Amino acid sequence: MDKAPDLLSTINFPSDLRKLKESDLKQVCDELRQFIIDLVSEKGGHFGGSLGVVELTVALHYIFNTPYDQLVWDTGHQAYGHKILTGRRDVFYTNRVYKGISGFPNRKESEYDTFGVGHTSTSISAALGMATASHYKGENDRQHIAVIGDGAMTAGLAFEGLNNAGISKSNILVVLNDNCMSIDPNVGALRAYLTDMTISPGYNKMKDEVWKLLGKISKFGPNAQDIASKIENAVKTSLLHQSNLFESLNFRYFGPVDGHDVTRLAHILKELKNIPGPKILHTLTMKGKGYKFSEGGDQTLWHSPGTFDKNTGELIKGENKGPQPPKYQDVFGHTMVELAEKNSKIMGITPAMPSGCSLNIMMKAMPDRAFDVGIAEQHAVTFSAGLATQGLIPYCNIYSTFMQRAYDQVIHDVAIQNIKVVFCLDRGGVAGSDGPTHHGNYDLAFFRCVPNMIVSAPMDELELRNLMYTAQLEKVVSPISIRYPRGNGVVIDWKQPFKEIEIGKGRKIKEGKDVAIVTIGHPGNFAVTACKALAEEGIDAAHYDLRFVKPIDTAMLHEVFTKFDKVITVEDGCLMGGMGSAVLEFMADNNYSAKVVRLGIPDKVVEHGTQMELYKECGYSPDDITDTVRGLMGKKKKSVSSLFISL
Ligand SMILES: Cc1ncc(C[n+]2csc(CCOP(=O)(O)OP(=O)(O)O)c2C)c(N)n1
Repeated sequence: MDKAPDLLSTINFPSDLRKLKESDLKQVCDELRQFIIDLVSEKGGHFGGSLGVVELTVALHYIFNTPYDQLVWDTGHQAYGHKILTGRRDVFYTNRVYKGISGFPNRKESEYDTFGVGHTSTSISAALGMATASHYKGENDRQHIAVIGDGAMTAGLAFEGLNNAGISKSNILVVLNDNCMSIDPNVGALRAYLTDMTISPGYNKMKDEVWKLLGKISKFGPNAQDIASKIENAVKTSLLHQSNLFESLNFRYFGPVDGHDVTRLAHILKELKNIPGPKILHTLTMKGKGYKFSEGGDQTLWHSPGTFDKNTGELIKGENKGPQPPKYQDVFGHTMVELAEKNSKIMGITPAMPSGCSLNIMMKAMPDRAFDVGIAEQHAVTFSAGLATQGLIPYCNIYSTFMQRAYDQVIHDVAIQNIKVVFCLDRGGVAGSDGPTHHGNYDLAFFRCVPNMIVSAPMDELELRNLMYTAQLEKVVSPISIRYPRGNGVVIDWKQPFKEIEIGKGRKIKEGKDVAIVTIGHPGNFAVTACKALAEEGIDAAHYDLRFVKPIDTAMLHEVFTKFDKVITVEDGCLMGGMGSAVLEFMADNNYSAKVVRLGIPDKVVEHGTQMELYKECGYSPDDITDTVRGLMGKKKKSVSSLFISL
């Protein structure tokens, strides 16, 4: 039999897709799915989410008049199919690569990307804003669709959007893409409710009978499917109206429907287009659908598996270079269990990132003392504060970037009351290929100005362990943040006995006489490399690791400014308001004068790339530190990778 002609290569934009017959859609889905498998297996990136919404993506662009109709993806990790169908098929091989296209919808990239994302649960509010604007402008034919996962639906922001949308007259369709998964299995009462709805025997029995009946009728009339969905709706409404959460919020609820039946989805979406007001379509899908290894495998792993052999499903590991330092996150996870075994007051909290931050190690070992509270950073912080009021010691682990959501909770619920919560901030600093929505650039600056906060960053795994150990000691009575980067540390033999670290005390890594390099956190290791390179050129740099930006080690800074008139600060955080700013404040407040050069993240949106590419772009890689010192010493610079720092 002849192979069917390739359809995907004929689709440059959704207008091309709309020229196809409905009967072609299944083939488009198959090709789109294969395209994603081919590319992601080679280049890495998010995987399971995009495979799960292939049919939904095709049906939405087929039925709706995008980009005039506005399609808003929540979180955006599942939007690869959308990107491929909307003008980016030929550049998709640059996905998440430095200077390539973004792994998330991005307004700068395409008019089809109606709203920039990366963090969850923004889609309903954004789509409602768009719908309200359309209504105001008299564009009443314009449709607005938010596609949100069952995980993202657990966040407060999603409910704020639903609450507001329910009283609006806006044309908004919320597609609830329910695959039972967040990154890890989804949790909470809403999850249970959605499952209950999906498997409700009363509703499903009735629905099946209606469809059976209509199957018979369909022989006699072309409108049978229409009639079917109308009867189904009536049945559903009578059964569920009182108890349906979404109907109670004034949404018209449709579903649950099979999210992998593209033809049926297209029919339903067509119908929904004609129903005014707020509507919700509940689709059931499977994360990783259509690739046998993700379908049958660990869905958490296939959320973002890295590169893999598409034929065997085997993950591609880097070459074996012998024992390597562990990931900071794993040191956190194992240390939690060790500390909790010794101190019965310790509890672990994560908002939906058990495997991302490695709290899953404690959740397995001590299920009654470690909690995944859903995608709910604000709640995670206030819940931790509640635990602490009762004498427990919560270690609340939140990625630096997601902590931005919970800033008020940190100030209002924790810091003002001086409640001891230990914040462990993973992915501090540039996060890599996820890009600007995921970089943890701001926490040093935004926590430093909050009264009562202790703000720290370990330079390596041992320091991380020792800070975590110190935090639980009774003498520490204030909230404390401990932030560390994505990826591996530098110490292979990391499981050393705990040592207390005096709060607010830095350490001198190296004496020197020509220039002082002051660092905080992991980039201290870049300074170690730089000092070695400089020594070979006869430049003797001193290196101070501050450990804390608050309280700052004033004795150490007095020493720095007494001994040196050339000082470089290095941080993996925003320059504005961060550690370097704190050092300048100290200098001014104490009437010192010195030439200070601050290296860190400039005041701009830093795009995606590997962490090292971004360190270089921002100008604080080991080479940049070395060059900055050379410049300060009046020597010729060698490797100017920095775009931003000029001396
Ligand atoms: C505010 C915020 N917290 C945490 C995350 C990390 N995160 C990315 S995707 C995801 C799970 C989303 O689940 P769901 O919405 O059901 O989508 P699915 O992956 O199942 O398609 C999480 C927790 C995030 N992006 N934003």
